[in-house]
This record gives sequence, C-alpha cells and structure tokens, in this order.
Amino acid sequence: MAISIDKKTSFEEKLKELEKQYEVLVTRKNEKMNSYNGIYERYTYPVLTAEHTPLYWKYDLNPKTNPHLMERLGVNAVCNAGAIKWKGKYVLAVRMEGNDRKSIFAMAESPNGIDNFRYWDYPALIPEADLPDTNTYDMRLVEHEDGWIYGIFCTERKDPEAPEHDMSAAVAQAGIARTKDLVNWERLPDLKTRSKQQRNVVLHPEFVDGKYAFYTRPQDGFIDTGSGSGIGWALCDSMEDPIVGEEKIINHRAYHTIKEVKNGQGPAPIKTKEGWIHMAHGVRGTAAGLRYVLYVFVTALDDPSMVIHEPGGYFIAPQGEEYVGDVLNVTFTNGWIKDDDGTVYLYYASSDTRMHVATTHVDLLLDYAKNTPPDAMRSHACTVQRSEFIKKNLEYLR
Ligand code: M1P
Repeated sequence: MAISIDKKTSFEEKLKELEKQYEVLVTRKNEKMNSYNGIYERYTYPVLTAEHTPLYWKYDLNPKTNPHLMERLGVNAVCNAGAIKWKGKYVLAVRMEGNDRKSIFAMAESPNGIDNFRYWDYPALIPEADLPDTNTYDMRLVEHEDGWIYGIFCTERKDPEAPEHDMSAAVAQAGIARTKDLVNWERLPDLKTRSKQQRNVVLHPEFVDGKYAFYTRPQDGFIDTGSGSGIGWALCDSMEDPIVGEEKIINHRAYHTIKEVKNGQGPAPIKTKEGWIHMAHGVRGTAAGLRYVLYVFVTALDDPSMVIHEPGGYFIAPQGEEYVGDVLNVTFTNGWIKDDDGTVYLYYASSDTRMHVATTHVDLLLDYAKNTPPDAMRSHACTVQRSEFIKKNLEYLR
C-alpha cells in the first residue's frame, strides 16, 4: 500500500505501514536466477539496498518531535561491503552513503548469506585518525593469523595542496583499524607508502617471511591511477607503524583489456591447496564512461605475489538493473566468505547503489581459473583461440 503524506493519515498508521513493508522486504526469500554458466549463481534480489536500512536509522520515531513522520537522516545507497563469517553468521561491513554523501560502515548479518540481512543496532564507530578523515569507505575485513580482525579502508581528505577554489581535489590513503569483536575498534596509523595516493589496499591474511603483507593500488591522482600500473605487493614490519617500501606490481594494467584504466584487488584472497584465489576489479574506458568488472587470478601458495593462473576476460560484469545507479556500469567487490564446505559467497555491489551475492565453490573457482583460456590479447589470436576451441568440440561431437 502506498503511504500518503496527507494529514488524514495518522503518524501511527504511517509507521505501522512502514514497519509492515520493511519486514516484508528484509524477510523476503532470495532465489537463484534462472541463468547458467557453470561457474557461479546469481540471485534475483539484491541482499541489501538503501531500503533495508532500519526505520530508526532514518526517521525520528517520536511523534512529538516528528509529527509528520519525515525522514530526517536519509540513506542514498549501500555498496562495497567487507565480509566475514562471525559467530556462525554472514556479516557485512557495508559502505552506507547518507544523503549527505558521507559514507559510514553499517554492520549487517544474515543467517544464510543470501537473504534476511538485518543491520546491527549501530554502525561501526571507527576512531578518527590524528588527521581527521572526511570520508571512509570500502572496508576489507581480514582475520589475520596474528589474532586480530583488521579493517583496511579508503580514507579520503581534501587535498591541502589544491588551489583554494578547488573543492574536489582529494587525497586517498589506506586507513587501518582493528578489533576482536567487530564492535570495539582501535585505529592505527594510515599506511605509509611511497605513492602519492592509495586505494583498494588489502591485508594478506598470513605472515609472509615473518612480515605483514599488503596488496596496494598505487596511483598518482585521486581518480587517475597515472603511472600506478596495477595491483602492488609490499611487506611491512609492523601494523602499529605501518610503512612499506617498494611496491612490486604483481598484476599490471594492460592495453585493450578489461583492466586498462584501473586494476585493484578485491577482498583478501582465499587460500586453497592449489594457490591463493583472488577476486579483483578491472576498469576500462567506454564512450559512456568507465566500466568496472570483476575478474579472477590465482597466486602461488608459497608466494602470494606470483600469479600462476589468470583466465581471460571478466568473471562478473553488470547485467540488468545492475547497470543503473549512482555510478553506472559498475560491479565492485571487497568482500567474500568461504564456508568450511568450500562454498563461496561473493558479495558485490552494482553501480555504487546496492549489494548482491553470487555463490560458487572453491573447486569451481579453481577449475575456472586453471581451464579458462587466457586473454589472447589480439583479435587474430582470439579468432584462432576460438576456432581451435570450436574444432575440438566439433571433433568430439562427430
Ligand atoms: O565508482 C566506482 C568505484 O570507484 C572507486 O574505485 P577505484 O578506485 O578502483 O576507481 C571507489 O571509490 C569505489 O568505492 C567505487 O565503487
């Protein structure tokens, strides 16, 4: 039922209807889509949207102070969630963007990972750094073998060197916080690197040569990666004084590929007996703007910085309603969960507006990574690649 803002409908009636609609939305069963690729399954409904935000986060529920039951603190979008299995629940640290454009980390949990996500009572309150952050977002949640859960996120501040009239020049860096319970957070210093800016920084979950290891995404400008050529790798002695030296690029941007403009690590990689499976995002330019897609690569078990498999092309790209939102043509991920039975829940956002899930299995991801042909890089080579593929099939079928 549509709720009218006319004065004839009472506060109580409106609230009752809002609550009813909210419950229908958050308890709606999700269904697998009727589409097949043998690799993963998508779901009909987004797992979280701005409409999933509890009423008491948006409305002043006291009729004395809000007689017209107006939204006082609106929510614009939810996207780019970190993910972790916590006390048997599938927990997301969601980037919730208010109508004021600032993002906060809202924590939501589901009993099954695919529907019935509900927000915790309060968003995560991460202490500010000495130099206050203007905006924080895209948290990667990592249970490190040192015993802490780390949240590595993008922290954005106005560029102090920008001309006075410039109200959009900003500096992005990697903020770091840690917790033992996902409620009480300790802020650590931002990661110091040699690059002017950083985004999409991710902590590797294990020590490497006795050190912490970071996937980085060095870039010259706030939006432009400039000379930053892809996913970097750097070791670090201490999380209390997080400084890294040289960033080795382990996965490069490349001309006329899905990752020619930007290339960033998604969540922390998943460990398997055959290597570390990574999900990343690649960005290319189009006449309609940038296009963000997700892709997979695998690195060696004993050297997470060495790529051993990389299927050609994308793993997930926007489809249907996913194309549309605040920033068109974007799929982005910074969170996934692997269950003990190997099921993988990939949480991805579409067009910076809503959160979705896709499910698969580590065995399927490994098969996909090892047996999908690599990018042949040129039309002629791609024609040969596809023709050989067709030939093998036709020979087999006849
Ligand atoms: O708008 C698309 C994405 O843009 C940025 O990602 P990247 O640094 O790779 O371009 C981030 O702001 C991300 O949050 C956003 O989804």
